[in-house]
Amino acid sequence: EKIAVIGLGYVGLPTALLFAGAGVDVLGVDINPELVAALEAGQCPVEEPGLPELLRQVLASGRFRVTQRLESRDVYILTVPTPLDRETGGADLSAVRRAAEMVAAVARPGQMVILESTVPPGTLQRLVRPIIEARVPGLDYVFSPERVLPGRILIELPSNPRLIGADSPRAAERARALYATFVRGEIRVTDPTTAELVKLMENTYRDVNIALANEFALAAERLGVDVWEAIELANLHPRVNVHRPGPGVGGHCIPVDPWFIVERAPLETALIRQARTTNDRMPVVVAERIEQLTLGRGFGVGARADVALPGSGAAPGDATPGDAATVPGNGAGRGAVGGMRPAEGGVAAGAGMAAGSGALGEAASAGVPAEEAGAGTGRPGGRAPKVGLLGLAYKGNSDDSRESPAYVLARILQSRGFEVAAYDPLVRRGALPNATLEETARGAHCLVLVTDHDRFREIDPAALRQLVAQPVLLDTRNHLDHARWRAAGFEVHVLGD
Ligand code: SAJ
Repeated sequence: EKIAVIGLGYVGLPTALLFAGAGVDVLGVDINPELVAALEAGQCPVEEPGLPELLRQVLASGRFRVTQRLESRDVYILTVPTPLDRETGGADLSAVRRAAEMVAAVARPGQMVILESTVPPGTLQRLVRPIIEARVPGLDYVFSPERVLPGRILIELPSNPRLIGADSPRAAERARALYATFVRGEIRVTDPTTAELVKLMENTYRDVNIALANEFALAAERLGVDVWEAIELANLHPRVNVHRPGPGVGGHCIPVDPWFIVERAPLETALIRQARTTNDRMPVVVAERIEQLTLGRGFGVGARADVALPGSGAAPGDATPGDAATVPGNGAGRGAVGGMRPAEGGVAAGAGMAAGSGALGEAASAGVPAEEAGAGTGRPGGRAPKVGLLGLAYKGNSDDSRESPAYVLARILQSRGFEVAAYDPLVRRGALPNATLEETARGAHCLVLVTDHDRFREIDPAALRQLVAQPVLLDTRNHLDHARWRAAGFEVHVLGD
């Protein structure tokens, strides 16, 4: 069958290329003219291992064409973004609606529509299908979620089990045959709304488990127990798999998807909400730990009374959620908010995104103290303590810093009067505020490991010891070789210990 893939982002593009690579005739469609031009020229905008090579290969084979204008095709696959709506706190389905209208304009009876975008349960049947059926009857409808881990997309798309939520046995067989051209994993069939919920359940499962690990970490601290040892021992149990505590949950999916269930079943989802709140609060918890390790020791004393307490509403200078949309480099992807549900406001709401704008940039690249950068510390005369963050990416070994808790943490610290610098060897320099390791460490009163990049294990703590103002390390992911840092003269603190 001849297919169209609508929305050539981090899921749509690899999907389109894999179909083309498997011999299917693929039309790639995107409303962004620059993206279309880049792809036509063989430039791959999605940074994913193996993707640029595959793009050039399928362009050369003639089985992949890119355009802004959809043409009539046998199958339409919708892979457009579904960010969190900052006004309602639910899904923003405008891109899905637009794509469905595009399809309605060219569709003919007997064709098939497959929705892959992550959506609230019921979206295929209640939104997509009525838009198209209002103009053309007799199409097949399927929801089939992607389940890939960014960084391993070309490995996981073919090998992961594939779910097909079809509205008829005929549609199920047709979609199964299509995906079987490149999917080697098991293909399972169900109805569309079940498939939509399953996708959300997967990421919610992960979010709730991370929240549990974070709660264990805070409880262990209170009890004087090392949570990392405790987790390792608990996981000896064959049916227990405690996740890893950390400075917060980032990415385009896990902090967003749980809200799509809450949106449709608000009264039944207290645990899911609480997990989101717990995870969103982690950057605040880490900021407090940093305050103890700096302000608590006389750096910038006298200002403690001005520091906003968690839960007391927005910290001074905190951005409104709406500001986040204007931050370059942070609005892409599914455009999700890394912090609290926007409609509910609160400390973490939108703060992380805003940190990607001016303030951190100034502090990181020009070394401007937070007071002068206008962070409003109310610390007259007091010198701002400096925090050096190791890591901007939302997870280890990823170059993706969108929706990263590192920004939430940086923004909270700045709003509390800290000078903040950050170093990430994988995140592209220039795209976001990102200093060298040396600039980040020089004069720092606390170094904070935020992202668990393997590369950070190669850092020489002895060299950093010469640069910092106070040799204190806070490892929020229990990632570094602490004996080595201690031997170099650092006082080492670990989240959850
Ligand atoms: N994290 C922890 N502790 C853990 C595990 C993760 O703090 O034990 C943090 C990470 O550091 C990161 C965040 O959670 O900030 C999310 O990272 P991740 O690797 O768990 O997930 P994503 O967002 O990169 O990809 C997820 C995947 N879902 C699951 O593993 C259930 C992926 O398979 C989905 O396809 C993807 O979301 C998506 O697009 O929905």
